[in-house]
Amino acid sequence: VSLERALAAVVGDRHALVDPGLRAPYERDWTGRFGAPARIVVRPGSAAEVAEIVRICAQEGAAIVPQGGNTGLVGGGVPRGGEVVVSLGRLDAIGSVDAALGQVTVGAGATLAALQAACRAAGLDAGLDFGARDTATVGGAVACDAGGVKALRHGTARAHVAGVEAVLADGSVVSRLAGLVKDNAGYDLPALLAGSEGTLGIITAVRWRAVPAAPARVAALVPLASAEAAAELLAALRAHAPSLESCEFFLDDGLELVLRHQRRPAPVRRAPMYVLAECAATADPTAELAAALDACGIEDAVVADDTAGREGLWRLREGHTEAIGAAGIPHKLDVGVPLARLGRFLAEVPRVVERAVPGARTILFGHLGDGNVHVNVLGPEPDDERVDDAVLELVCDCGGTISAEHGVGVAKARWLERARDAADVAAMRAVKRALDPAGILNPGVLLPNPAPAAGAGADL
Ligand code: FAD
Ligand code: 2HG
Ligand code: ZN
Repeated sequence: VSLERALAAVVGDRHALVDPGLRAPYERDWTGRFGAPARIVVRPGSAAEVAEIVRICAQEGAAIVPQGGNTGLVGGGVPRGGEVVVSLGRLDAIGSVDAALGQVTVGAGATLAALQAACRAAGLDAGLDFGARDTATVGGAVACDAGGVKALRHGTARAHVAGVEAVLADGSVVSRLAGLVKDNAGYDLPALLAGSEGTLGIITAVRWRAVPAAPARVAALVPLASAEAAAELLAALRAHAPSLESCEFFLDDGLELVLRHQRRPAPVRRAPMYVLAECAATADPTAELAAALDACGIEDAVVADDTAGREGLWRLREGHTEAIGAAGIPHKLDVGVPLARLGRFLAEVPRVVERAVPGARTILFGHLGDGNVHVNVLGPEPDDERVDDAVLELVCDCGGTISAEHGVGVAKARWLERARDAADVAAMRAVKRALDPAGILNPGVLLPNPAPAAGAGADL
């Protein structure tokens, strides 16, 4: 029996996609920069089916690419050529929310928006949010350790993982979904899987830790002269507004691009830089936000405390990804730098990009409160890596990280050894070798060098 037939027998013909037209949406990433034909796309309907698929692939030495909503931005969820794509979208069940514990068990394929709605209905907040919420899955968010706009207050996805169920590379299933608040019996496998980008196991369900709801909200869009002024505002927000939930930034050329794309006028005085801050609490947090603005002598912020007004401001920030995508296939470098070096970094990036590829266009925005900058570059060909190298070199010089929240993927795998110490990478390789000795789970992602074929026993 061929691999394709064996897999179809597990999931049913309807969920075993071999036709190129049906496979296509699973083969190219959101940006259009990454992707290649898969051998087959399978859509299992249960953890048991995922386990059976992995057992069959392990027997055959066939490489697997786990995929959730395919909104990842580092090429880790799409094939590099000839892999079996395991799409988790059908595992989208959401259990009942345990309001006393603030936890819920959710299938890996449920969207972030569906999880948010379930939490909201129970008087809680998922505590994680970002622009791709309607398509990105909970499994994908945990696999990437996604960050988003609430990380400053509630941590990244891994902070919300109270447990996982996952299929390992030999087809065995580990399940820690009991939701025990204290359970330190042995290694923390769920924590290891968070941020492993599909290289150590396929997450089939997550025990999610929600946070208390904070329905009273106020947002401010603040025009500022410099990164230093933005850092000063962030410090004032931290000092005066314990209700601070988000602190984002973008620059004037990014705003211009978004305004043109959305065909709307600027709702704020034009300035070199903008900070979008949102405070959230159970009682009106406006006074806290106002105190922070006052402390910085800011009088021209646009403040919105109604849903429509806040959403209008957020569209300016979240609209960046779409507006950039409409202008071309961007090189995306999601990086983090120490706040003290943010100003230097923002000033230098356009210069190093221009030196690497003259004429390339650089757009900078991101999560100020996390020191997380999204460097987007338009112009270079998708496979021209000169700007990627130049920006990541600068990040390392600034003492930052080559991946803050999107993951390493295939886009930055060859940079891991520059960014982490040799001992650190050796420990990661040892973990990979122990859990996936044949290297069938997402080879080429996260760790540099494609994994060898089954039985080769070589260096992973
Ligand atoms: P996919 O793209 O399908 O996969 C991503 C990675 O996870 C791949 O390596 C894949 O192999 C692995 N994977 C997926 N599911 C599983 C699973 N069940 N088990 C094991 N491995 C798995 N990210 C942020 O962090 N913050 C943001 O603010 C943010 N905003 C975004 C806005 C837009 C408009 C877009 C398009 C993307 C944004 N992202 C953001 C990136 C992306 O949405 C997140 O990384 C998201 O977590 C990916 O989820 P997904 O289900 O689409 O995963
Ligand atoms: C965001 O914060 C996302 O909007 C996407 O992480 C970033 O498009 C990007 O580079
Ligand atoms: Zn982001």
